[in-house]
Amino acid sequence: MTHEELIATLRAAVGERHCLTDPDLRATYETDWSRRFSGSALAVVRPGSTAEVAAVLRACATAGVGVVPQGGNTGLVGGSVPRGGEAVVSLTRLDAIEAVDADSGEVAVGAGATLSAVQSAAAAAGWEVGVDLGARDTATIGGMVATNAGGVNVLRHGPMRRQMLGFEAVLANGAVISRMPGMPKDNTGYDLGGLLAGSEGTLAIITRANLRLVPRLAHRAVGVIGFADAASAVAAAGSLRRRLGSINALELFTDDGLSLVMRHASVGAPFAARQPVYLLIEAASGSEDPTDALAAELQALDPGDSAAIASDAAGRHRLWQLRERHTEAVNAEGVPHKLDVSVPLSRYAELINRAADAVRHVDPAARTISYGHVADGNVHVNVLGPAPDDHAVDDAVLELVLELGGSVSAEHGIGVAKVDWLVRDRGEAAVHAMRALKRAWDPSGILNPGVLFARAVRDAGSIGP
Ligand code: FAD
Ligand code: 2HG
Ligand code: ZN
Repeated sequence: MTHEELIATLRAAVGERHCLTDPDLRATYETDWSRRFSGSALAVVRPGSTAEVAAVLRACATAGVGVVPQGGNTGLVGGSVPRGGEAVVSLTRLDAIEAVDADSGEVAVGAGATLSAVQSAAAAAGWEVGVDLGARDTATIGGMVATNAGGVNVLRHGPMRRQMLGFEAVLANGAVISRMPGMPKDNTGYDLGGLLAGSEGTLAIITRANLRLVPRLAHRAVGVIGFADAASAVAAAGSLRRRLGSINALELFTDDGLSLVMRHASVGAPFAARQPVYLLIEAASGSEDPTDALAAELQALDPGDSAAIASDAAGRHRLWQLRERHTEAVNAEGVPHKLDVSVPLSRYAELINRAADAVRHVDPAARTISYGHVADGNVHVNVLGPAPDDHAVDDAVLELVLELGGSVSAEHGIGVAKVDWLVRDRGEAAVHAMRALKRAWDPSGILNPGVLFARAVRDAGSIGP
C-alpha cells in the first residue's frame, strides 16, 4: 500500500475531517509539552470508536507505517509525538464516561476522557480517582494507563496500575482484547491489563478502562513548612508519615523552584521567612477534620515563622499552586531537560544535592531545579541551559541515580528520552524478556517505534525546540 493509498484508507475509516494531513493542523500533535521532542507525522488520525481504532491499525499494519498513540500529549519523555513519518492516532474522541456505580465505586471510561472529567463524575457520586496530577485537565485515562502515571497520591492509593479493574485495547493487527468490567479478583490467566499499564503505547492501543475509585475524603488540610536543607526535610517527612495516619500527599520543592513559580505563576510566597527547602503536606480524612492534628505535627517540627496551613478550599488551592505550577514555571524559562527518577529514601537528600553538583560539573552555567514526591523516593531533576539535543547533563544525573541504587524512570516512563538507559537500569536479561513480549504482541514493530527500545530515534526525528 502506498502512502497515498494509506491516507485514503484512513480517511474512509475515520472520516475526512478526522484525518489531518495539513502541516498547520498537525502541528500541535507533533511537538511534546516540554518542546524538547518533535517530528513530523504522515497524518494525524482521530478515530471515534474502538472499531475505527482497529481499522486504522489494520491499515497501518498493511502499509508498514508506524503508529504513535496520543492522548493529551502531556507526557514528558517524548513518547507521544512522532519521530518522523508515523501516523499519530489521537484518542481524545473516545471520551465517554459511563455512569459511576455508586455501590462498587467503579467507572468505565473511554481512553480519551481527561482525568478532570473523570474526577468530576466520581465526585458527583461520592467517590474519587485514586491518582491525581497537575496535568489533570488535559491528560487522558488512556495515556495515564499507558504511562502507569503516579502523581501526588501514590503513597495512599498507588499508581494507575492499581486503579485498573478492566481494560479494552486494540492489538497491532486490529484484534480487540477486552476484560471489561474486570473483577477485583481475577486469576484467569495472565494479567494483560497490568502489562498494558506502563507499556507506553508499544504493545496495544488502550481504548477503554474500568477504574476502581476510592472513597471521597471530605475533610482536608494542607500545610507548607520550610527547612534548612533537604536532609532535614526528608527526616521530617518520615516522621510525619509515621505519626499522621491521614497523609494524602507529601511533596518537596526548593527555594529556587519557589522563586520560578512566584515569577511565572503570579503566586505569593507561603510565608515571609523563606527557607532553602519546603515540604507540602496534605492530610485528608472521611470522618474528622485533620487540621488540628496536622498543625500540631508541624508545630512539633519547630518551624519558627516558616510554616503555613490552610483548611478552606481557596487556601489549600493557593498552597498547592506552589508545588503544582513548577512544571509550567520551569517551561517558561526555557526548554528543560527532565530527569524523573527515584532512589531509596535513605539516598533522597543525597540525590538532590549531588545531582546539582553533577550538572554543575558538566555544565557550570546550567541551572538545576529539583522537586518531587518525597514519600515515593521520586525526584524530578529539571535542568535549564544545555541545548535540547545535548545529553551530557542527562547522562550525568542518570549515572548518579544508578550509583545510588535508584530507577531512571519513576513515573513518566522511558519514552524516547531514556532508551539508552533501559538496559543499564534493568539489565540485558530483563530487556530481552521485554523485547520478546514486544515481538509477540507487535511482530512487525509498528506500535510506537523508537519508544522504550533503542532504535535510531535521534536520526529519524528531530530532538529540539
Ligand atoms: P500522552 O502524553 O498523550 O502519551 C503518553 C504515552 O502514552 C505515549 O507513549 C503515548 O504513545 C502513550 N499513549 C497515550 N494514550 C494511549 C492509549 N490510549 N493507548 C496506548 N498508548 C497511549 N505524570 C505523572 O506520572 N505524575 C505527575 O504528577 C505528573 N504531573 C504532570 C504535570 C504536568 C503539568 C505535566 C505537563 C505532566 C505531568 N505528568 C505527570 C506527565 C503526564 O501528564 C502523564 O505521563 C500522563 O499520564 C500522560 O497522559 P496523556 O494522555 O497526556 O498521554
Ligand atoms: C510533577 O510531579 C510532574 O509535577 C512533572 O510529574 C514533573 O515537571 C516535572 O519534571
Ligand atoms: Zn511527578
